[in-house]
Amino acid sequence: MKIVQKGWGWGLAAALLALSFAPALGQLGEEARKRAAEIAAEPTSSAITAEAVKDLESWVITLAGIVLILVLIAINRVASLVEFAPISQQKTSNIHGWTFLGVGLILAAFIGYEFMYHTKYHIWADSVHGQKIDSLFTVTFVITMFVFVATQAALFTFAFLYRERPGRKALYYPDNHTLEYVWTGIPAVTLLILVGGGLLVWEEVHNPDLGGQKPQEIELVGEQFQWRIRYPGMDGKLGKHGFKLLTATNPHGVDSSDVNAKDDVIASAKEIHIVKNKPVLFKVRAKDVLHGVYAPHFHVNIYAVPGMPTQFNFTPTKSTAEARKERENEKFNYELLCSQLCGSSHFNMRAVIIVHENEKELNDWMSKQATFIKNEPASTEPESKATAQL
Ligand SMILES: [Cu+2]
Repeated sequence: MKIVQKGWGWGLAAALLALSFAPALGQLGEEARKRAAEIAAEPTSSAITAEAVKDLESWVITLAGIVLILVLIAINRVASLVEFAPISQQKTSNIHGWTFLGVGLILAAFIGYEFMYHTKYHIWADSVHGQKIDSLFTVTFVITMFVFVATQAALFTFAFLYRERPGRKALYYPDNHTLEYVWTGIPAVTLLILVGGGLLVWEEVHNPDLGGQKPQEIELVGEQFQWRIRYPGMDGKLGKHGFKLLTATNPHGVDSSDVNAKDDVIASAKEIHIVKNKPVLFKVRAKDVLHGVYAPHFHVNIYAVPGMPTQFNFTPTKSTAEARKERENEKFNYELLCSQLCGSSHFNMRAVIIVHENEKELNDWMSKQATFIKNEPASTEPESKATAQL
């Protein structure tokens, strides 16, 4: 009897703890609604408003989920006491069976909710290799989701259906070799196919077949806290660089004695200009700490490591204008971010990626940019004629 009392005490304490969250949650819900009303009153774009409200809702629902789990633990605690009390075994089995069914349904509801509201956060790639990654992701997702749903549904419904009932006896079933082969073989083959597919896609991402096209090279140098962007200019060749040449006026450390460097274009650190359907090769360096070149809309992500150049090849499949039309958002821009938390102003490491419709558009823009030679007049005299010819 003592045990029963102690158990009830614990159960009650857990239940109270769980319920103590309820007012806080109500408050949060209230806050969410208030904030939503505030946001709605502000003269901002409606997309942002809806997003902010959804985010707050998500938080409230997540917290509600946690409270629910705590309540379930409390109920379970209480239910487990039944074993000590003089109640029939059968009643215990019924409680367990129904609890299983309830938990299964709540889990299903949560998964449904996740599908409805959070799958939209996946960015479908607008690049050739990115679409292959997306396909691989979809195939993996469909297969694993099918297995997940089937096994979880079986787990919860079987626990309910085959709970102890009068006159029913469990079947003693020691082993079955065929069954073992099947449920070991199928996952093994499936995983082999998925991992093999992953390896093939990895190979295509890092060694793409450009069909003989020469990629547009762009140098990206990460520094605290901005991206330095250099184009090869009309000759299509980036000039040499060296870290000893770094100065305030030569932030890329470009070697001015290299003839290929003369027409290099060092443009605004806030914009990267590329062309639709033309391969791009990012040549990546870092000056100080570890940064990461991250262009989520193209599924591009590679470290920028001090002392170790890296590179990434990709081909955009849509121009900025097309992307805006598709998203019905005139302000949409492709972005370049830093994927490493590189310091206090890490957030500042952003640049807009502008994808031009055709090469002419890019050349028009490029011709308006100052070349490296203009930025470094000290060493230009003998070669300035050569540059003028370009
Ligand atoms: Cu960074």
